[in-house]
Amino acid sequence: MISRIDLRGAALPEGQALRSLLPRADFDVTAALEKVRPICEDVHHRGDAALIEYAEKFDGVRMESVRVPAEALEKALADLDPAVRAALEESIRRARIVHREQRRSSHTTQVVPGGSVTEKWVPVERVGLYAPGGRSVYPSSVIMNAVPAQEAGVESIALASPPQAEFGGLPHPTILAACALLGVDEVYAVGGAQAVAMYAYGTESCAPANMVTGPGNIWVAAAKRYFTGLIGIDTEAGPTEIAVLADATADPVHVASDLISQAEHDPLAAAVLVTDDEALAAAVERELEPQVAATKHVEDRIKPALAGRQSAIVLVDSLEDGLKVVDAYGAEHLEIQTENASEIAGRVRNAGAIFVGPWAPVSLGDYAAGSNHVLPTGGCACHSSGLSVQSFLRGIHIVDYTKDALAEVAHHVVTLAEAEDLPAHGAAIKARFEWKVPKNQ
Ligand code: HSO
Ligand code: ZN
Repeated sequence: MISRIDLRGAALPEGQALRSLLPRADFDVTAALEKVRPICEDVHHRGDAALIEYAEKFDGVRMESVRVPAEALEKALADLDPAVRAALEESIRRARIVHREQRRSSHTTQVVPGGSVTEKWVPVERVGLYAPGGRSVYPSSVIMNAVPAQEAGVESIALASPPQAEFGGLPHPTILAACALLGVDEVYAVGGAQAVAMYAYGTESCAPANMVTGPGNIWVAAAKRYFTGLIGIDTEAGPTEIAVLADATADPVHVASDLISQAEHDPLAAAVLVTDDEALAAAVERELEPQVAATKHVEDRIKPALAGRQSAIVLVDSLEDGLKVVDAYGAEHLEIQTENASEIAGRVRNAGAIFVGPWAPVSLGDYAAGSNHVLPTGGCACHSSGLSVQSFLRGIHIVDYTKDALAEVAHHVVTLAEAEDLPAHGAAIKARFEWKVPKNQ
């Protein structure tokens, strides 16, 4: 069901050489770019009419308008199963307390007497959030997007999710109920690349946004790439990944169930076990069969995900080598199921989020740890972070110098300007001090 990669017996290669030995899904955003380009431009030129046409073509839904009416949000909340409501509320509460502490306050550095630089943190004015609704419907992703944006102080927040034929062309009712619980009242029944185009260009019903965030399929990722530069994005979310670094102390039942839990998302989802213990590897392999057989989504997602080239059990000589492997891989989610798990976790450099020990499975983080589940995939964890309050803030430098403070450093500025053959830069300093500006410079 899952292949093995045996890296034992020789020194591990470094960097890219090691990365190339590790499994990863084919997720060709560049190829998808060509397909989304005409859709994005169509939305640019025809606005809502194009969105309505794509809803019919891709979602099988005929609708009059893309904006979800306020009554639909209220009704979804009123009809929500009380147990689901309580769970969503607890998830929101925990996410809020974690994200609230991520707020940043402005800071002023006195560089010299009379010369200061203040870094002021300012929220993005308007953001467009996206919650998937294709193969799966994730109200939890509404929470993971909206809470950091709200805690950052974003004033204008919209959310888009695909229209569902079985719900009269509205997004899934639990998505709508989550919006109502969060106080997000600007909601659109728009999915895929069209939703990103709607936010980038704006249409008759939807004002353009400064930034788009949220997980989605390859079309959403491609549209985000298409618009990079015009609007801000979080990361181009690829298929979900779990890596587990485990030793002989790990419980194979837990490890197998956690691998399966993320394989459940998508046939391209990645489940990777890295271990120095052959017996654990064999026990996990044995565990997978009955656990997979006992769950849902087996043939369409879990089996292809586990058997795919993106998943594997990687055998290493030692936990030290295991650490090198998980760092090279840079998993979206990394579980540490070893002795001294927190010490080992503290040594990891690259991961979207780290789950420590036997009682912190990825599923907890998906819903109710308080952490964010919109995380970098595809190895992007080596340069990017998950969604947070910081994602929605910009740090603006405010430079404030007196005449004396400028005078003190003026000669250095002029020297550097001349060294860069930019005499007009230097002249802007000289002009303030009645310095002579030589002709023909
Ligand atoms: N594991 C997914 C998020 C999710 N899981 C939503 C369940 N619902 C990507 O981090
Ligand atoms: Zn998940």
